[in-house]
Amino acid sequence: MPIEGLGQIDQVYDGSGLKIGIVHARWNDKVINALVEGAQSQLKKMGVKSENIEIMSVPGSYELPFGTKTLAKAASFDAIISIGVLIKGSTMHFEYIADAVSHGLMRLQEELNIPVIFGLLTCLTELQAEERAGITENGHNHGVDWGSAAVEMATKWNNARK
Ligand code: RBF
Repeated sequence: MPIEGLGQIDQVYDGSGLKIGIVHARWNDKVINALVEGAQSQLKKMGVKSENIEIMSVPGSYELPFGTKTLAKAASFDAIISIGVLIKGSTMHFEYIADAVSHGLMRLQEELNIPVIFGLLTCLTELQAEERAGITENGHNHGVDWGSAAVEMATKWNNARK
């Protein structure tokens, strides 16, 4: 039976030997804080040691690809989670930033040769964002899923390279 929001889990992964980075934007900070907290607590739940979780912030989502690259160059990470929250406004910024960041992060994981976990919420309203950060009554914190995805992908990629 799949757990809601987590998809079908194929096995339990052990993150105790992994070093994971989190890069997050600071726009929409209430939602961001909940997502980062969710990702961090899931990493720890899966065995990643606190000292092996490094967090860096950037001003906004547009800076996520470059921030992720900067963190990746600073140390040897097994995976990096990039977290941002875009909320649609009345101009076209949402479409341009969402498109640029999605492509930027996808390209980056090939360039860096480590998993880059896509933690960008692209929401039409603030309420949608809050629901996806688990801060409304029936919400679910997607940061938790991103923590799980980081440990799974880092483990699979490390095994494939052995
Ligand atoms: N960054 C976000 O992370 N989320 C947003 O919802 C967001 N909205 C923006 C709206 C406008 C009109 C502009 C100009 C920027 C916005 N940004 C947002 C900031 C953007 O990602 C970036 O930090 C700045 O444009 C500086 O490069």
